[in-house]
Amino acid sequence: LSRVLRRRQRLSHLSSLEDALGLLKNSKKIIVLSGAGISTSCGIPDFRSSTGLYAQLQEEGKYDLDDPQQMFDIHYFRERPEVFYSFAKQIYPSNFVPSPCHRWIKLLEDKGKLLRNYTQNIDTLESLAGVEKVLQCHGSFKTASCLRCKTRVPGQNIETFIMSQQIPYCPKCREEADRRQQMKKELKTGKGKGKALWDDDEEEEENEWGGGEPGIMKPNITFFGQALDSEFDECLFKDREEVDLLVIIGTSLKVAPVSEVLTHIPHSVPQIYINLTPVHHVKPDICLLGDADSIVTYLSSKLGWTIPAPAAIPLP
Ligand code: CNA
Repeated sequence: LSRVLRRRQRLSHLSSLEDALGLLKNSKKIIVLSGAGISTSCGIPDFRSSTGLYAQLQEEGKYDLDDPQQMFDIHYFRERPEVFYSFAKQIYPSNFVPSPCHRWIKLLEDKGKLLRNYTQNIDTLESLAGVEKVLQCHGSFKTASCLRCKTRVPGQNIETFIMSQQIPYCPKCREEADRRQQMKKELKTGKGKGKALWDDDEEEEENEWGGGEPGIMKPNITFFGQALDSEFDECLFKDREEVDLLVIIGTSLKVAPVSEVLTHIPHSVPQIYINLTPVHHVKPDICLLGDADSIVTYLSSKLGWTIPAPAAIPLP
């Protein structure tokens, strides 16, 4: 506690826009922690705003949910995958263009100031803006995995299922299921090679397999109830030694463990919070409230920086 108080005393003078400008100008190892609020201007709703996905899901009432958060709950997904797949096309990244915020993060990288962008977003717009030092803490639609056999495929393989609101099943599991069914049929009828092939190992595997349907494919976005990739802890462990400024943009800081980044970096590192709405459960040193695109554009103009235009961004 005394360490936190000492830090508070040291940083208590920070509060203004001038301070934010000074910090951005002088910092060389900035962590940007971003959330859904930096993509709302691209047309992708966030979760918790009054017009966000949770409010929409509640209003629509067409999905069989007790709570809108269930849409992204792994236990519910295992039970009722059809609910997620009837909705997923609404959040599937398609023709979105990076916002000024995404491009501002790229600008920080180009200026050699970005240590890493920890994004909670799954829309991959940081990569589209050309940001290289980005960690997609909650994964993305870039790949999908089978819940049963863990086979990983490119996300494109399930795109048509998402767009046609169908459940994608694992092709590898399906092959195995068909093979087993055929062998069992041959075993029963005594015809074909099934009987000869069905040995003790096969019996054991059959028990492990447990019969039934092939596994369901799930995009590799992190649902509630799923652990984050170990890369998150590894990066944070390294970065906390180097970071000299934390800039938090467009997030309600409600989803752990990403929201806990604030407490994991040294208390001496200043924090700037840029968001439409205030946050009450943490106290960043500087809060700049308003539209994030307007704020970063204003900060850049004051610093004499130019945010790259979307057309100038090469596709990854
Ligand atoms: P959230 O809880 O919905 O919070 C978003 C925050 O952004 C809110 O506090 C808003 O006030 C703020 N906000 C909205 N628009 C703006 C704006 N124009 N300028 C400034 N601030 C704005 O979402 P979080 O990111 O905090 O929560 C993490 C979840 C959201 C992650 O698991 C994501 O996967 C998930 N998510 C991602 C996307 C995406 O990839 N674009 C979209 C929706 C949800």
